Amino acid sequence: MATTMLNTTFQEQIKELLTKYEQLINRKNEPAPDGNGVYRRWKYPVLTAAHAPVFWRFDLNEKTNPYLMERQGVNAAFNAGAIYWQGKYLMVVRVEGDDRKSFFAIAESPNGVDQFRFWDYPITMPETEVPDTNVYDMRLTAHEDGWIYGLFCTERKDQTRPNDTSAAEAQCGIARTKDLKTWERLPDLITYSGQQRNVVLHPEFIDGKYGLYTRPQDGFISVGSGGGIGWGLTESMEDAEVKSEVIVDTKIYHTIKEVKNGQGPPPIKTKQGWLHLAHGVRNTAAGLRYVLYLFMTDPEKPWQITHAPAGHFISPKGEERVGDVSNVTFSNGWIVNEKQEVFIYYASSDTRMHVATTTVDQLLDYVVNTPPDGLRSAASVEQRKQLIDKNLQILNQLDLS
Ligand code: M1P
Repeated sequence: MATTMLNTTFQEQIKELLTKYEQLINRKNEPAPDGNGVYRRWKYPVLTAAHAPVFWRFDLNEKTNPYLMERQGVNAAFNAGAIYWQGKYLMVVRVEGDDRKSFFAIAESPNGVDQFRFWDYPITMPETEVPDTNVYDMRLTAHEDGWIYGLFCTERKDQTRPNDTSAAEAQCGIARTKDLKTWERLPDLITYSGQQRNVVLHPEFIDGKYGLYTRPQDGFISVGSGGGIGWGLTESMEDAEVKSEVIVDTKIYHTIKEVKNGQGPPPIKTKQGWLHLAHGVRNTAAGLRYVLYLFMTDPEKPWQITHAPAGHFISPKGEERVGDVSNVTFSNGWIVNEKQEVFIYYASSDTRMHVATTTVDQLLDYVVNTPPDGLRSAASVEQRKQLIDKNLQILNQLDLS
C-alpha cells in the first residue's frame, strides 16, 4: 500500500491537533456544585463544535493543504436526540457546519457524562422526492414495533413566497433504523396544520395506532393563533398521516410557555404516568427565552395531563445563556439506564450540549409535589406562605444551638 510521506513539521502539527483533541474528549467531567435536589448539572458541556473529529474539519494532506487550514469548519453541536444502546449512551447530534447546514451524527459515551466521541461518519440520511434544505432536532423513539424511529424537522424554501429569501416551511421528516447506521427514509408526516416542528413519536401503540406529539404552527417561527403540544394518531408510519390533532398542553398568558412550546424527547413510562420534558418560550425585551419544563400524563391516555408543576425545570444559567441564539435551553433527548438514573441532555443557546442527571423517583417527586401555576401573583404568594408556615413550625422545633 502506498503511504503518503509527510514532512516532519507538518506531521508534528497534525499530532498537536490530535493531542489537543484527545485531551478534550478524555477530559473528566464532574458534577457541578450546588444542585437543587431535583437534578445535578455537570461542570463541562458534554459536546461542543470542537468535539467534531479533526478529520471532519481539516484536510490532512500536505500537498493540498500546506497551511493545515480548517477546510470545513463546524459551527455548533446541539439539540441532540438520545438513546441507551447496547450499554452505551448515544446522542444523535445536530451538527451545524460553518455553511449553516445541519446534519445528524452519532456521538457515543461509555458513562453518559463524558468521553462522547463521534462515530467516524455522519449519518447519511436519504432524501424524499423533495430534497430537504436543512434537517435538525431528531427525536429517537425505540418503538414497540421493533424499529427505532428518528423524527426530525425538515426545512425547505417556502415556494409560495419566491421573493422572500427567508421564507421557509417546516415539516416532520421520518426515518427508521435497526442499527443506527443504515436509515430508511419514509414519507414526511402529513397533517392538516400549516407547518410542524417538534413532532415526537410515542413509544407504544394506542389502540393499534401510532401516537404522535405534534406542534401545529401557522408560520415557520411563529406558531400564530395555533400552537401548543398536540396529539394525533396515524395508522402507519410508512405513510404517516394525522387527520386531527387535539392539544395536550396549551400556551398560556404570563407563563413560561406564553409564546410557544414543544414536546422534548419521547416521554418516560412510569407506574404513575408518562413523564414529559418540553420547552416553553416567552418573549422579552432581549428576545425569546427558551426554558425546559416537566409534566405528567395519564398512563393509559398520554394526551391527558395529570400533573403540571409551575414554571421552569431547567433554564439557561451562566455561560449557557450565551451562544448563537442566546437565552435558550432546548432538549430533545434523555436516557434512563437500568438503575433508573436519568441523563437529561440539553443544549444551550443553539451552540453546545450539556447533561443534567437525576433519577426517575426524583422526577416523579418533582412533578407530583411541585404546585401548579396559580396564574396570579396573589396565588403564588399564597402557595409560598403555605410552605413558609410549614417550615417555620419545623424550624421552631429544631435545636440549632
Ligand atoms: O432557536 C431556538 C429553537 O428554535 C426552534 O424551536 P421552536 O420551533 O420550538 O421555536 C428550533 O429551530 C430549534 O432548533 C431551536 O433550538
